[in-house]
Amino acid sequence: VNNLLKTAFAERRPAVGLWQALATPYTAEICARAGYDWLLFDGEHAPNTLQTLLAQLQAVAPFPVEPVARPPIGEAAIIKQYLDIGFRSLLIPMVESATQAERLVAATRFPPAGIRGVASATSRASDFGGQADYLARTHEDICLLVQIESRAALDQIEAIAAVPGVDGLFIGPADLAGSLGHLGQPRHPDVQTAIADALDRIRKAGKPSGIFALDPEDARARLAGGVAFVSAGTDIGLLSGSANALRTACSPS
Ligand code: 3PY
Ligand code: MG
Repeated sequence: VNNLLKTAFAERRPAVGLWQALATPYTAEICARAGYDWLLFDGEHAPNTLQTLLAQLQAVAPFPVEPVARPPIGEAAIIKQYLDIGFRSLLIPMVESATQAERLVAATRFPPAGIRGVASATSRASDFGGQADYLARTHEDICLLVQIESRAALDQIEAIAAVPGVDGLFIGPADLAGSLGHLGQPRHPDVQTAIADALDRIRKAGKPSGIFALDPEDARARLAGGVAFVSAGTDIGLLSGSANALRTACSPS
């Protein structure tokens, strides 16, 4: 298995990630140098196209970091495009049932295991035909992560976690807060209680859990609590935070 995130899960090594929402290869390359275990390329809420995602994949290719893509929706046609350009790891938003999770797994597998459309010699994923065993073996390197981020999803954690081919369950605190009636308040005690319960149930179900941390302290606490993969922040947050701090530091006191 060449997937760095799957390997980290198998070796029980915590994986720290950084959200990429600037949608440019130049900043992705900078972030890839920083030593994160995974980078999340966001097709749901960032202005990404297949072309911008491809350019970012190419930019981070020389570095020992696992690129993870989030499509705008868990749809088979989008998933095959993301896989063909070379993403091996996917984070699917808004997953709420085992049936939906089964369809997502099928979308990542060639027949007869699934329904992924077949291209090999023309895809970057196969090294443009250079991998002789690509069609037979590529599923081994797929890491399918599903987002638990609604009240409906909370009810289905055990069923979703039991689906073979689901490699991890990731809590989205922003959407979960909204779904629980606390829009914009992921730190609300009701939301935090729901998150703690969800993480506990994912652990008991035997699948790696992940979460978008609210700050570095939250990230450290989640990792110490056994969460397998934590997003520590975003490229936009780093840039705007540093830009604001520098401007303030240069004001006459
Ligand atoms: C959320 O918080 O809703 C996300 O999707 C990302 O963490
Ligand atoms: Mg979300």
